[in-house]
Amino acid sequence: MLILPILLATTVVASKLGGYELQNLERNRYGLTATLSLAGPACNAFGTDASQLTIEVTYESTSRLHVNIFDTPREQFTIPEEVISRPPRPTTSFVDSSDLIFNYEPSPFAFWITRRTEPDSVPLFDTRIRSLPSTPIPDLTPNGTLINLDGFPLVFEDQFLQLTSALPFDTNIYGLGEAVSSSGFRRDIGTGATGGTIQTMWARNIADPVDGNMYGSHPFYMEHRFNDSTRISQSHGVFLMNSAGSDILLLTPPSSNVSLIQYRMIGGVMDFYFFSGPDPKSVIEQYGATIGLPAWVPAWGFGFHLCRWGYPDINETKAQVDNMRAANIPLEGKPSFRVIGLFLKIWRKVQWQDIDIYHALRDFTSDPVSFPAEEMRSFIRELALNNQKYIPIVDAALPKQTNKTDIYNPYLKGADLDVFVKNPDGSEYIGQVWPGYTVFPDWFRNTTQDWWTEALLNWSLSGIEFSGIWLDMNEIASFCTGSCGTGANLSNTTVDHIFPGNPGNPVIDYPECYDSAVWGPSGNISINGTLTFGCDSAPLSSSSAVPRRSFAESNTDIDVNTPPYAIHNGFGPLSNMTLATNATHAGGLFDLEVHNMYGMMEEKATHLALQKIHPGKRPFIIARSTFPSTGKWAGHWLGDNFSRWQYLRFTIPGVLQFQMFQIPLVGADACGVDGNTDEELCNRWMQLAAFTPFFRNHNERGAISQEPYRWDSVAEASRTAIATRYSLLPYWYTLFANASIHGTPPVRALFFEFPDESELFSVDTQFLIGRDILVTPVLFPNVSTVDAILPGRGEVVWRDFYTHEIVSPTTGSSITLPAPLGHINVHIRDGSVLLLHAEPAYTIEETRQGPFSLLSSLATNGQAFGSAFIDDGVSDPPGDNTTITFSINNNTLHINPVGSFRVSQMLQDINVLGVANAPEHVLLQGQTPLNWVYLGNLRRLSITNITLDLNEPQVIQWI
Ligand code: MIG
Repeated sequence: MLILPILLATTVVASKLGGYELQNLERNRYGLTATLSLAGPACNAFGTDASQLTIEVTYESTSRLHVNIFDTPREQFTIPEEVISRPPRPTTSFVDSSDLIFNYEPSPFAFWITRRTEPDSVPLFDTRIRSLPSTPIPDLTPNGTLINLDGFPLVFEDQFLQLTSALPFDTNIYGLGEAVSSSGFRRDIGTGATGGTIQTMWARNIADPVDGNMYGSHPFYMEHRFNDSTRISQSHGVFLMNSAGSDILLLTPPSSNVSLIQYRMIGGVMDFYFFSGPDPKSVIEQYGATIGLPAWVPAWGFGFHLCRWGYPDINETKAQVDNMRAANIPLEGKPSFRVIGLFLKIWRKVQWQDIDIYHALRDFTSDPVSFPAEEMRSFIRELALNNQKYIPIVDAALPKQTNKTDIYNPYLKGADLDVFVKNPDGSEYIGQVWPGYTVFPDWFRNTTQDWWTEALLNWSLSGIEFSGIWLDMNEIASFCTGSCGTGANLSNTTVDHIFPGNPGNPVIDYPECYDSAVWGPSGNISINGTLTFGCDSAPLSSSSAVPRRSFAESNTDIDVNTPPYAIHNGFGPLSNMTLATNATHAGGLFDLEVHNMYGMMEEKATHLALQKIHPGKRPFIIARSTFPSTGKWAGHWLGDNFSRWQYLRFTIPGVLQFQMFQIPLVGADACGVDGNTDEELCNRWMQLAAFTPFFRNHNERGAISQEPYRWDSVAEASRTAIATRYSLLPYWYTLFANASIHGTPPVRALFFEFPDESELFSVDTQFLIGRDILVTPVLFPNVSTVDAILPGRGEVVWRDFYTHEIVSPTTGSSITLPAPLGHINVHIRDGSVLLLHAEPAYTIEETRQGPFSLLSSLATNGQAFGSAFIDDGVSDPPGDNTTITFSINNNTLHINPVGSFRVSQMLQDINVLGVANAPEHVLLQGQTPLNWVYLGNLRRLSITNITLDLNEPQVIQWI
């Protein structure tokens, strides 16, 4: 039970704790170091207090301040440099130029961080919490357990570390994850009668729980602080480099005018980085500079991906590819997307394969009967000829060989090389996943990388010639509580988990409002003339559709034995559904210390393997369990969501959160994975997902089929949205280049771009792609309009992306827009120039070979700017590139390419919106007249039938 240790801590700590005293301060060129000695009796609440700590403060740049507090003998686990490399130590001094300042008081030791420019403002981070009311603070557990923080400056024990910082009342906090948070992107800080957040960091194999710990761990947050008097905002960020299981709490003590963030870790050190921002995007960039920037994405990765669990054989898999082709529908006569000509042939791109492919559910195999390897080879090669790709799944656990006649090479070879996780006594650690009893690769062992590379290579050579890899179950998942090894009959391969869709585990759920008892299992929008949607969407509003404060599903049976402080792991004991905490990695590391990094380390190993297997090509990896720096190696899908409207809405906070975590290649499984979907939900979801970075439709085994061709309306909606997506590819690609070069988030919350507009701080029903594209999806059933905030408070002109009409004249910020089924609202910001593909085609590759078009929306001063980053889209490391800038002022468009990549596609047409009057001439380089049309109602100048070489500077004037 959680209650006991907490109460113990309360009594012991509140009465005796003296904290630490700072001594031996030494200032140096880069900051300072000092020792912290225990100033009073030990607290020993959940472990043994460290008697002496070292603090190192390093001003690493003008925007980054590093505060590392560790036990002087360095016995606590610290994330090794080989696992996550740190930025190099500074070589010049930033002590006097840093935006941030470290302040402290020596006894009891406490520190606080201020901005140099605002020494008297409320500190950004402040561990002096003695001024708080001595009211006990609810621990936010269902039991109402109390923890008295009064007098807790700093607790540093071997198995329990705690630090608390004051925050301004009800401030805006984003990040801390991975989370499906009932409060959305902006985290609940508990200013109401209830509420607050416990973000638990303990990687967990669980279908997306609301307010529970899940696949990934990201101890990074951004605070966006709004100054009521100046009406100006500034953002800063805080990152704790620690892999231990932990709880991070956001709360506001009763009747307090201060909110708090409290860190409680069960190991490691207090290794904090502070980022000064002050712009939201720059905070994220500064975090990226610390943990590593995202991998370059191959251009094809932005295509549409199709997947499901339950394509039982190669024929069914091929049929999907053919069905998708057969569903190609000419756009002729359908005015949904103006820029695109002629035919929208396509919209399928990458075929995925789930564990159905495996023989006996074993990694790196293909079933000889249902997925014969040679047939798979020809199927995949055929895909390749059509510029299509193939991505199979890899589960993190490998089956243990059951007997001597059972030859499973990846295991045999691995056992030989000693690459698997062990028990403390040195024997092989045995868990259980789908194939039966399993072993787990130990990424800390130096032989593991080559073995993993070889296993992947052999699989490819066997016929499964994958283009990328999907990494599942890497939390790491295992079905036993801790080791299954002792006494287990290892030749028994049955597991007591039934596949969904098998007898005993039917998939019977449907989206909210769909009544399968009345309408049957088709999920159609109308059945025998009756509409299947008709429920009142009011009860589905975010706040009432999800429970608040369900922090840990099973708090009552939390195991307090190991370790003594029980974090709020939703599975209770830390070893439930994963490795035992004492499973041992190379060097004697307990899994307890490194559990949260397992997935990231597998992602890194897989990335390095693919670089060997496909030399010179960018690896494409999508993975489930993530940790800081995962983005260097892989992208992420938002895991097992549910086919429910509620989860459609969670897509946006999920995508935004991973932009902050420097894993920008992210998306939710469109139409929902768990449970059956229906036509209306799938229609809206395909449209929303087409505007998120990673775009995949994936389905659970046993659920009704949901490929986008299954319903005409979904097919049509998908074709439209995918064509728009593919036309925007140069824009997406440029945003991702900026992510990989600068860490700039491609997808943005509205306030990232409009940081002083406080009405935007909690908006997560809309989002921006880059600076210029605003997406307003429908998130509720049975509606044909959507409410949109158009940021800019009337100063920004927003135009409909499809029709080019102005939607916000100059007043008001909120507007109701038409949103019939099959239509997703997309708006373009003024002052923008977007390079587009003029002819979205069958695949990304063919789209890229086609001509460009340019779309600009002028600001009211007649200016606009944009840029496009262009390279070959595949090379690793990236090769030559060219950045083309487009700038418009004084009725003149300047096109300026810089770089050595040869852009072979021509610019075919230009649309400039907001041109006040019809020109008399449109001239290229001051002399050649060009064809043009001016539409007065749209103030649109269209320059057509050009073939402009984008490798040369070009000047176009309209006079
Ligand atoms: O225990 O491989 O999140 O996408 O379809 C389920 C089967 C294992 C979980 C993944 C899901 C995948 C499924 N996997």
